[in-house]
Amino acid sequence: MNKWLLSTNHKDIGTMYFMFGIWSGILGMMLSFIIRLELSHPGSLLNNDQMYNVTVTSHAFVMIFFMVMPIMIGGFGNWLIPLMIGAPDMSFPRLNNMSFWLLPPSICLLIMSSMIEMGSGTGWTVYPPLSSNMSHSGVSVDLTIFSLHMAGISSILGAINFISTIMNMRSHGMKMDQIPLFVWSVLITAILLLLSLPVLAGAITMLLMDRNFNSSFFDPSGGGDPILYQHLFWFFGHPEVYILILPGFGIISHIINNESGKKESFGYMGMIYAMMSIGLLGFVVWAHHMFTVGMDIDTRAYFTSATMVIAVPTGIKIFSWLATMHGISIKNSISMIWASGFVFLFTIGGLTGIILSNSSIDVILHDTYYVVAHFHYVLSMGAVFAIMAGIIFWFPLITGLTLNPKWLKIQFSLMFFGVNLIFFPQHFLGLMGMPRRYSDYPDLYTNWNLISSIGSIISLLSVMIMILILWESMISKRKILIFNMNSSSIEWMQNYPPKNHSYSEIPMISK
Ligand code: HAS
Ligand code: CU
Repeated sequence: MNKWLLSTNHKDIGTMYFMFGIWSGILGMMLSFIIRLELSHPGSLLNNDQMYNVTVTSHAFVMIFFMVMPIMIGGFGNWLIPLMIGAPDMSFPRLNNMSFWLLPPSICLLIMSSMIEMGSGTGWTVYPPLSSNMSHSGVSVDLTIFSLHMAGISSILGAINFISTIMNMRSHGMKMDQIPLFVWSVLITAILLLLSLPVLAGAITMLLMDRNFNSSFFDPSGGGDPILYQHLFWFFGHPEVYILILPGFGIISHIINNESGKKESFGYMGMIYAMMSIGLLGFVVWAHHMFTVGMDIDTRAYFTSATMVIAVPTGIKIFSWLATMHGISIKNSISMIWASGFVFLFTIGGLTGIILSNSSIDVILHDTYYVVAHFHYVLSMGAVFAIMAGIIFWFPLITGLTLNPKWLKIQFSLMFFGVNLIFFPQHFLGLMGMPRRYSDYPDLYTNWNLISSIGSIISLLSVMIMILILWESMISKRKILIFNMNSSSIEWMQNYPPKNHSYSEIPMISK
């Protein structure tokens, strides 16, 4: 019991982050399924629009703060970064424990907020005046704010820990231009967290004051301005979307590099500079989320151009990945199949982002399903594909066990098909003008919505198969013999068990 509760071990804490993230992922997926059920047909299923909005809001919060971030930064970061830089552990092990244990109470607050009174039907952006006490009376939104405060503190402490670990605890003589790209990606992510989260914390604290103590930061009747909240939120919100994807970039770089059998990633230094540019530019493009609030034309021109510039470093990354994998066959490595899926689908999501960055086009597409399609291509098929690739790639290292490659291939095919079936039609819905965050729609939109909902059933099935694959591996206890991080472990797994071969098992590395 105390081994987990009081743990200061980076691997055990990483394991707890994985468990927590997977649990939240299942919760978030169930919420998304409720959304797709409601939208599978015109007319109402829940019979309660507020409840629908609460479902959408919780889905976003759970997926962003309690699934993607804990798994990528908390899980992979904790497990791999000390190993990759040759450190005995993180530099502040007890702080590391605290970072993790702030999350369960935080998600409890979020879940409580949707179970009492009217819930928070504000969307993950929590814009006033919808989130102020006129439209959301009661304590639900306050609980959501506290939940975000706690998750934010957890992330800030984690970020401090990763920065100090990477800067101070590398093996003797290991220079910054020699560390793996995954380590770089987490370092840059941690800096982004440290600079952006306090702004969110300020904004939601001001909102808390407006709601409870009669201040009027965001209330025009007291001299405040709701647009101020939007600026503060997106100054955090846009860097946040890069926080969600940068560790994924690192995972994908590592996998493509290793499974291609190359000595080094194509353009290693270019990859580092690209990630630094994405991180830096991420702080000066926030108002592309607010093109419809009535900004003057020069401001819109600036935010359009600045946003588009991000395609350059991102393009450098995409083409460097392609160059690294040039000339190899991906057939035998499941994590490479996921990585290739990532490169392909993330690019589609990125290109629709470039389309949205044109302020004149965004005025039409803002708050439609086109935006929903864009961010699910970069998140559900970017961040989640990177997580899947990473889990499959590092599962043998973490557990000492092997996964069933045949079922993994079936599972990939099903999930690839499923998520595309959900989100590709949403581009069409957006172009047809279907707004996001509504529980019902005119008959015109029925067909694509039904297809999208069928896609969510297929994806749900594929996630259940993934859980079965993990379970099967654990009950059948196929141990790996030697795990060589530099060669394809899959090839070895397919020949298991070796015929007429005496061997000694290595103990589980996690002990
Ligand atoms: Fe985004 C909204 C623009 C990347 C996530 N984004 C969102 C939201 C989320 C999100 C969650 O400008 C919704 C928030 C909400 O709740 O309202 N996004 C971009 C751009 C990029 C981008 C330009 N987004 C991401 C990533 C995310 C993410 C990464 C998470 C993981 N996004 C927007 C805009 C909105 C937006 C608008 C607001 C919409 C609205 O109205 O609300 C870029 O970082 C993407 C760069 C990647 C590529 C692909 C690879 C590059 C290559 C190089 C060649 C490409 C060229 C471009 C030269 C571009 C291959 C050519 C252009 C063509 C069209 C062919
Ligand atoms: Cu943005």
